[in-house]
Amino acid sequence: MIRSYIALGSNLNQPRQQVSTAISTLATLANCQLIAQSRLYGSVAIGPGEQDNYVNAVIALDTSLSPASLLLALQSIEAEHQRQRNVRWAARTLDLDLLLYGTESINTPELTVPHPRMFERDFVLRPLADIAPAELLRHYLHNKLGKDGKDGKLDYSDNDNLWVLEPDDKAITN
Ligand code: A4P
Ligand code: MG
Repeated sequence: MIRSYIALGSNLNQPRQQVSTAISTLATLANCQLIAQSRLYGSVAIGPGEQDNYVNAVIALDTSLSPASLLLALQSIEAEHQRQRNVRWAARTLDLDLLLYGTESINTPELTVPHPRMFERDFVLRPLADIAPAELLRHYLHNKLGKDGKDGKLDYSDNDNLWVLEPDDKAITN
């Protein structure tokens, strides 16, 4: 089994439920085992135009699927969620990005791993830091770690665009 990390994001049609349901579905994928899930986070949308806030999370999934097969599985879960979408033009009901697949570097037309934008995105890195071993964080994020970097900790105290969603916190706004 290879330890993979997958980022989940949604800002449409009950995003929190989209992310929670997707995690449940990922946990039942054949040849995969859900190892850990981060807390859920609310985040301000990064991207063009006015968009609703996102719900973001990261999971650790052990898998014997190849990277290409895992990507196909993620895309089919995305498709299931998109079919439930009512507003055709709106942002996204579910985005599943393969962040890491073991320590492999993959560069095919369909798949780039590590995910090329993950290191710039606190809405990926902070949930990743909930569940990834300090050693992994140090390996990939050495230049982002602050003063306490030796402990593999990331400092987000100055980020107002990202917040933890408590279990009973229904709102995803600030
Ligand atoms: N692809 C290549 N590498 C990967 C990978 N590692 N994981 C290809 C997943 N897919 C990968 O993806 C487009 C193509 O990327 C796929 O066909 C696949 O072969 P997509 O999911 O269809 O399109 P997308 O999600 O619109 O593009 P992309 O580039 O994944 O978007 P991003 O960069 O993930 O940005 N703001 C907040 N606050 N929270 C968010 O979660 N997400 C985005 C999406 C923008 N702003 C956000 C958030
Ligand atoms: Mg994507």
